[in-house]
Amino acid sequence: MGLLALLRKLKSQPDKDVRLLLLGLDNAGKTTLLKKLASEDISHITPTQGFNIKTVQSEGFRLNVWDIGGQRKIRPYWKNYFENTDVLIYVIDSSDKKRFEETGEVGVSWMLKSLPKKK
Ligand SMILES: Nc1nc2c(ncn2[C@@H]2O[C@H](COP(=O)(O)OP(=O)(O)O)[C@@H](O)[C@H]2O)c(=O)[nH]1
Ligand SMILES: [Mg+2]
Repeated sequence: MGLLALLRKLKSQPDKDVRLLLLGLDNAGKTTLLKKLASEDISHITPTQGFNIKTVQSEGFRLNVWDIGGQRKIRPYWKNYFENTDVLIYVIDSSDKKRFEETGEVGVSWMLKSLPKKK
C-alpha cells in the first residue's frame, strides 16, 4: 500500500494535516527521501545537523515531514519529536551491510523502548 493510501485510511476527512517523522542511522537516506518527497534536487545533500522540516502538499494532504539527524549522540533526542506524529518512517540503507546490526539494534530495541505507551 502506498503512503497516501495508508494516510487516507488513517485520517478522518476534516483533518488533513499529517505529521511524518523520518528516523534512521546517519547516512541512511532520510534527507534524500525528504527532498524527493518535496520534488527537490537530490544531487547535493549534506549531513544533517539538528533537523530539517518541509511541508509538502499531496492529494489534499499537507504532509509536515520532519527529518532528524541520525548520529549516535543525537539519537537520545529522537523521543522529543514523537508527540503528535501520525506516521513514523524508519529508513534503512539496504546496501550498507556493515551497519545492519546497528540499525536493527537502534530501530527495534531502542525505539520500542522509547515509543509512548498506549493508555
Ligand atoms: N545510491 C543511492 N544513494 C543514496 C540513496 N539515498 C541516499 N543516498 C546517498 O547517501 C548519502 C546519505 O544520504 P542522506 O540523505 O544525507 O542520509 P541521512 O543522513 O539519513 O539524511 C548521500 O550521499 C546520498 O546522496 C539511494 O537511494 N541510492
Ligand atoms: Mg540527513
